[in-house]
Amino acid sequence: MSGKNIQINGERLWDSLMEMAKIGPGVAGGNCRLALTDDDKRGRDLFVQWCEEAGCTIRVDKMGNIFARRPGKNDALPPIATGSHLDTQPTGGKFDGVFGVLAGLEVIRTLNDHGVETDAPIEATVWTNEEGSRFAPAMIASGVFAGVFDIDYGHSREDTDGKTIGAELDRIGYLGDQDCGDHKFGAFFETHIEQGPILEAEEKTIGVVAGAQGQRWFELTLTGAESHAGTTPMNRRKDALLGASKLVTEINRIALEREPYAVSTVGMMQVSPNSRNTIPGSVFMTIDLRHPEDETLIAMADALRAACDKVCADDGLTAELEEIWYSPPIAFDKDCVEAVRNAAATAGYANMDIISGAGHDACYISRVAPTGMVFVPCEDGISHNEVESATPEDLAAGCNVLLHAMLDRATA
Ligand code: HGY
Ligand code: MN
Ligand code: MN
Repeated sequence: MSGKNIQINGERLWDSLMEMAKIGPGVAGGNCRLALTDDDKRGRDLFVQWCEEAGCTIRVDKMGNIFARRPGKNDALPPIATGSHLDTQPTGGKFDGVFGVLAGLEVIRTLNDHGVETDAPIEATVWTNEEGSRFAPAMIASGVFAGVFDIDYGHSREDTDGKTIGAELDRIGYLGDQDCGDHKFGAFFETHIEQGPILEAEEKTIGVVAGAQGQRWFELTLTGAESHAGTTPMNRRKDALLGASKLVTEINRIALEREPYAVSTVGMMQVSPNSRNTIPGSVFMTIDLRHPEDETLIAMADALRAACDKVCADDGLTAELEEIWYSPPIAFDKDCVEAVRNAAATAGYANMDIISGAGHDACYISRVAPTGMVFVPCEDGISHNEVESATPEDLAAGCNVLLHAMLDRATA
C-alpha cells in the first residue's frame, strides 16, 4: 500500500503529548524538563518504550541522540528521518520540541496501522540539549552530528553547577557508543510549533519553513569594584550593575534600530556579591542577537562591542566579552520545502512560507542532509512560557503534512 490517502491518528498524537507532559511538570501547567536531568531521562525512556512497542530498533550516539528505526523494503537506502527535542526551557511549554518528537512516532504508528512499507527506512529521532538552557550553546548535539562541533567539545560543556554533558549523559544512561553522524539521512523533516504570532495572525494552519534566521550568543563579565553602599560617594564608584543596566538598554536599542527583523535579548544576569549594601563589583550576563541576514548580524555584534567599550570608558569598568556561539542564517532544501508545501496543499490546509525566528536541530541537520520543516500555529504566538498552547486540530494537520512529506521522499 502506498499510503497516499492515509491520515494520522490525531487523538493518539494528542494523548501521547499529554502523557509526555506529565514528566517534568512546571508550576503553571507547562514543563520544566531540562536537558539530561532525571526528568529528561524519564521522557527519553518513555519515547524509547513507545518506539519499541511500535517495532522500532533503537540506537543512541555519543551525544545521547536517539534514533528509532522502522525498516523499509531496502534498508541499504539512507533513512528518511524526522524528530526534534525533549528538553525544555525552565518555564517551557508542552509542545516546543516534544511535538516534533511525538509527531515522528505518530508517523511510524500510522504506517504500521495501514501496513505501509516504505522503500527507505524511517527514523524518528531525539536530539540532546536543543534548548541551550542548561548547557550552552543550543542545538549542540545536532551540531556534533553535523560536524560543527567535535565530540570532546560537546561532552565538555558545563552547566552552572559545573556538571558536564558527558558526565550527565553517562549518569542517565544515554552515553551511546555510536559515533555522531555515522549514518546519513536521505532527508530530514522537523515539525514544530511556530513559537511566534505570524501563522495565527495570517490564519494559516501550516508554515512551509523556507529557512531560519541567524543567531550570535555572547557572554559578558563586567568588572568594577565592590565598596560600601553608604560611604562611597557617587563620583567614586565603579558600579558593574549600573554599567550592565546601561548595556541592557543599549542592546535593546541595537535591535530596535534594525526593525522589523532584528531581535536582541539579555536573558541571564548574575550580580556579585549580590548584597544589598555592597556596590556590585561584577556582573555576568548573556546576550542573544538574531537576524535573517548575516551582514546585519555582524553589524549588531559590532554595535554591541562599541556599546560595551563606551560603558567601560564612562564608568571605569573592564569587560570580558566572548562570542560563544554563531549559528548563521540558513535556507532549507528546495525539494524538501516543496514536499511540505505540496503535502499541505494536497490536504487542503491553508499554508504560507515562513522563516523561523527560533533555532532548531533541523538548522544543523540541513548541513548534512536535505532538510525541511513544518510549522503549526501556537496560541498568541507564545512559547518558552508555560502557557504555550496549540490545538489538537493544528497539531494533527502538521503531523499529516509531515507524514506525506516523508512518504514523498521515502517511496521511489
Ligand atoms: O533559542 C532558540 O531559538 C531555540 O528555542 N532553542
Ligand atoms: Mn524547539
Ligand atoms: Mn525552544
